[in-house]
Amino acid sequence: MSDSTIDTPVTSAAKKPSAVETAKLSSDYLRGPIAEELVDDQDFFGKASINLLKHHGTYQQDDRENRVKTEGGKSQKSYMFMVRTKIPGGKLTADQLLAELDLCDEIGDTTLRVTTRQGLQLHGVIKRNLKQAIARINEVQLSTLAACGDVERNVMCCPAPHRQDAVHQQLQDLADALAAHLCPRTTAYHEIWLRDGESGEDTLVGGGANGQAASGDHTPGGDEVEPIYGKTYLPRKFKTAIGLPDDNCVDLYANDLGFMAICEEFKIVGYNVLVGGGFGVTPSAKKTFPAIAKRMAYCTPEDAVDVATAVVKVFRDFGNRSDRKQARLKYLIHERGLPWFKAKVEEYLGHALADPHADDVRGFDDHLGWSAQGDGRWCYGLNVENGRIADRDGWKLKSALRAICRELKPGIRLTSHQSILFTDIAAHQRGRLQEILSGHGVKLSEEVSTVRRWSMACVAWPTCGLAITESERALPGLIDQLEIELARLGLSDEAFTVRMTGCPNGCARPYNSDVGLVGKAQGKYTVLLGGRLLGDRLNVIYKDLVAAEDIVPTLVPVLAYFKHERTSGEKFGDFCDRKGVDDLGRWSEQYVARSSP
Ligand code: SRM
Ligand code: SF4
Repeated sequence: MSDSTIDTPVTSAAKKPSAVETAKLSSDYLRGPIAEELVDDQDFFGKASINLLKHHGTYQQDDRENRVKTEGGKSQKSYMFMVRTKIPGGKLTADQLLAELDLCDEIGDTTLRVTTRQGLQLHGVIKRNLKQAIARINEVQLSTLAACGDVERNVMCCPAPHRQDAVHQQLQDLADALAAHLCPRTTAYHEIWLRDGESGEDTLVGGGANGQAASGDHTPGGDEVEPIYGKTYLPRKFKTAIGLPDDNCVDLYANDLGFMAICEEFKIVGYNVLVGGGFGVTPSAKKTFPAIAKRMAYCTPEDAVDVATAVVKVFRDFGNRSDRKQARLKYLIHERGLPWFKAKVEEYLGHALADPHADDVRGFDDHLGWSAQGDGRWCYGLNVENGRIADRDGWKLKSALRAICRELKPGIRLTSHQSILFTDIAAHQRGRLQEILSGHGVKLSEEVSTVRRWSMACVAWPTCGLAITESERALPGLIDQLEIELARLGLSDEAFTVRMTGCPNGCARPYNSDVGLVGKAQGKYTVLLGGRLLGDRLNVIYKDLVAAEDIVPTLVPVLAYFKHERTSGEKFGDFCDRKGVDDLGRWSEQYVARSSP
């Protein structure tokens, strides 16, 4: 496609660019004042660096529980940094996990976090140690570049190490190809963080040396240094996931771009392309909403990287660059319509795309417990509650992981449900793996209740600057109560998702879960019902501003109703969706009245 055949973008050109856009433009490809400020005597970065730093994979944060009072009585911020490692498909080695564990002990807050997008996060890194953290992550062939920021984020794909056929390897190959192709190519990351070119980073991220334009890269907005992104990168974050119809473990519909594999005879023959999913909401900004992705087209495996590139470029050129609350791809598609968007993608791609294949998501596997890989080896999926790896009294998950990685040297896969898979375990090692876990007080996945296993919470307090309520620290207690109530109702084996976030941004994907709990005001949550494990339907608000202690009592009548009136095999979210929130509310009121003394 030649430049001349492509329309001039209008949306972004018409309005004044936001301050973040201006900062990116003048940053000289994500440099800004970061290098100078990194070595000054302050424990924080100034405004001009803060947003740029995100593209390098780090956030400046403030431990809100650890602020100190100055002599004048003012509360002074306690600066620290979150460092996120981007891991396509969540695939890493035992040595790489060991390196991250060492970092969390040596220069982090002694915990490591598995994120909801198959990444890892360090928290509590102080500015003086930031360069060391990023450099050491690169030394083990991992990278933080573009883990955050207005770029393609971590590409998710199903992490199951199934080797009965080529399908799962094909998924991972596409994740790796997309991650490499859509990685920023500026050399700023190397210059600022990596020491003397010692690391193997060149094989992981692009840069001036290997940043040559691929064919079709010179569309408006791109340039020599960043042929795909151009000087101002994307209008906002961009997320991609690759999954299967019978196993949507990566929550395809929650992503800006989803590739759902179409398989024939145990081989991927094409992908349905889904566009415009995204969950961030700002309740005060009426025009914001969560969105499930739309089924746009079908493409061949050979075309997938080019299709993704075209989608990214249309977003680059037409996304909203004046209002960051309206900048995600979902708003562009909402504003212009799917037919317009598809036509534009085809224009950038240079050929038409077929309509989506009839197949759709129909299953979900969390990959926990034992499964045969198909090559004589085994995989064990360990539930990590809310993704937090730590050593605490009687529960030493961090030490258990160290022992497993050192002794058994398994492959490691992170799931998009914040858990860990140990892969390539020989049959004779199975007992030892379980022994190590149990010996450290870590519950096996089989010992964890169904409701806990399917639950998920974002970080929230104290590190997340946007947190309104507790999340990760609140959900385990709430699940304790739910376990009791579910047992009383005879529903302990019922699989449904409970996802909590500390604010409406939706980092634990609470808007397509059976039960969504979203922090709205201090100690109060919005309760949403009617999503489902398949992830292809949004839930709706059932009750707003529910105090934390009232959440379980709010859910119990609905669960009792489900118990009595579900149809055969009906799932909780489907039941809530069928009944509707008004009916659920009426029944709950009667239930409470009947149960009152
Ligand atoms: Fe997120 C911002 C944590 C997955 C939607 N997210 C944040 C920040 C960086 C807060 C900030 O901007 O200051 C949080 C850092 C907290 C901390 O202390 O670590 C944060 N998000 C996370 C993680 C770590 C949650 C977790 O518990 O695992 C996840 C990291 C994933 C990764 O490895 O890349 C994480 N965030 C998500 C997801 C889920 C997903 O992508 O599948 C979403 C919803 C999907 C989406 O993007 O729409 C999500 N995060 C947001 C948003 C809302 C974006 C929007 O469109 O409005 C924000 C706020 C923002 O960007 O302005 C945000
Ligand atoms: Fe922070 Fe809100 Fe994301 Fe939770 S959902 S990590 S509180 S931004």
